[in-house]
Parts: sequence; structure tokens; C-alpha cells
Amino acid sequence: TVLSSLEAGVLRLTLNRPEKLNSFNEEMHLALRAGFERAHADAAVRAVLLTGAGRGFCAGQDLGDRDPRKGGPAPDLGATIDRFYNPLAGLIRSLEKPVICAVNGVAAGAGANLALLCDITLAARSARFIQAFSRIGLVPDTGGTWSLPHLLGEARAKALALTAEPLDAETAAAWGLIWRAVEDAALMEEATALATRLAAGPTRGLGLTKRAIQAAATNSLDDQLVLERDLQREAGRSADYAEGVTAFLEKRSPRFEGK
Ligand code: LHQ
Repeated sequence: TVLSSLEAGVLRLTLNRPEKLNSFNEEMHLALRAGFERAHADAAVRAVLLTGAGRGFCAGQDLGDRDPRKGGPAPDLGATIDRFYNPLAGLIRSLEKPVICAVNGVAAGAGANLALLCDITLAARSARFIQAFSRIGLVPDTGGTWSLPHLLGEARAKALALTAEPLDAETAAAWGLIWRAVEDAALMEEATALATRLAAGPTRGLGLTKRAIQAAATNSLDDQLVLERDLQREAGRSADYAEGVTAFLEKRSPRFEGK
């Protein structure tokens, strides 16, 4: 349910239930989690590229998994979130390596918010972002109620979440919800090039930069200045920093090893 391949330091994870628009069942959750766990553990992985197979990116939870017409007690959706969605969100945010998301088609519900939790999100011009939750009486999850107001402000966050109106990729980019909208035919090439470039970068410095920017959501400026000092101290001890400065002084391209 998730295709995984490692090339030039980029771990490509492709959601692969195309007939269900890559909606999440347990098996796909476990496979995606395993992919991100590998990204944490394996030093050969220096960036992750997340995308979807077929015409959609991800349609959120597989709604066929819990058919209310079959009766029985109401399901505990909180337990599903505790077991699957929140750990996945944590793995992506805590991974100190760049996570690129290539949204190849519709991203709905938890699928939309998964894309918004990645570090750099590109989308095909034909892709749509839909906060589908309100259509079925739910609340945005997978960080949506945090990502949307952070990235867009309350007005646009509330309108998207309450109406579930689709947002096209170009508007998403213009609003700052994602990094860039790309011609459909160019999406994978552009996303792969970006991921490959980042995977050849100073991984430690990039990872610490990610940590610092995420911390800004809850820090005061004073706290953030202290954090920057501490992280700079750490980055300054990396071999890639020494290589970056040496390459600059020698007027050549650096050869970063991710150490
Ligand atoms: C699907 C799905 C899907 C199953 C398309 N499930 N089959 C967390 C915790 C616990 C529980 C609840 O949820 C959550 C978080 C969530 O993510 S809640 C939100 C769940 N997602 C949605 O509500 C989106 C449902 N899907 C749609 O609204 C549409 O499919 C979209 C707008 C994504 C795409 O529309 P179309 O391009 O018109 O495609 P389609 O609707 O024809 O879908 C294609 C096939 O995929 C179709 O199957 P079929 O056998 O008829 O060809 C759909 O039934 C299936 N599919 N999403 N989430």
C-alpha cells in the first residue's frame, strides 16, 4: 500500500491504493509509518519525498472501513487518531531531514492535512485541497486546525474548514498554504529535483533549521534567539559546516556528507 525506494539519498514514499484515491486503511497507515521510521533511523536517507499513485494524492480516512449501516456502537475516532494519525504527524515534524510533498491530485480530509504538515509542499496545477471533514460532521485532524490558521490566518482557515470548498493549487500557493503549484506533467520531475538537491545538502544544518522554524510557533523572540544560538553552536560543529566554508574559500561547490 506504500511504495518505497531510496535513490540519491531521497526516500520516496508513494501512497498506493489508487482505486480508493489512496485513502488510509490500517495497512497503509502502518506502511507509511514504517517508511518515516526508516527515514529517522537510516543515515542514508537525507530527504523524504511523499506522493500518491494514480489520479489522487490521498482522500483521508477510508470511509468504507467503518460503515455505520452495519450497526454496532459508534466508533471511537479518538482511538484511531491516537493510534495512527497523531503518531504519523509526530514522525514527520520531528524528522530532522527535509520532507517534500508532491500533491499529484486531490488531497481531502486527513490527506490534505498530511500534505500541509510536510516541510515543502508542491502541488500539480490540477490538484485540489478539500477540508472534507465538515461534510461528514467531523473536525479537521492531522494538525489541520493548527496548520490552517498558522499558514492562512483565521478567516481563510475557518471558511475552508466550515465550507469544505475545494481550494485549487494555484490559490493554495498564492495564499501561502503550499510552496508552489507546478504544471501536472512537470510535478514529479520538479519535486524529485528539489528533494535530490536537499538530500545532497548539509543535512544536520537543514534539520536544525526545520526544528528552529517549528519552535517559533510557540516561542517568544527572546526564547527563539536563545534557541538559534544553541542550534548554531551545534551546526558549527558539523563537518558539513567546515566543508561549506572551505568550499566557499576555495571557490568550488561543497560536497556535503550529511554529518
Ligand atoms: C474513497 C474515499 C475515502 C473510501 C474516495 N474512503 N473510498 C480520522 C479518524 C477516523 C475516522 C474518520 O476520519 C478521519 C480523518 C478523515 O480523513 S475524515 C475525511 C475523509 N475523507 C473524505 O471525506 C473524502 C471522501 N472523498 C471524496 O469526497 C471524494 O472522493 C473526493 C472529493 C476526494 C474526490 O472526488 P472524485 O474525484 O469525484 O472521486 P470519487 O469520489 O469518484 O472517488 C473515486 C473512488 O475512490 C470511489 O470509489 P468507486 O468504487 O466508486 O470508484 C470512491 O468511493 C473512493 N474514495 N475517497 N475517503
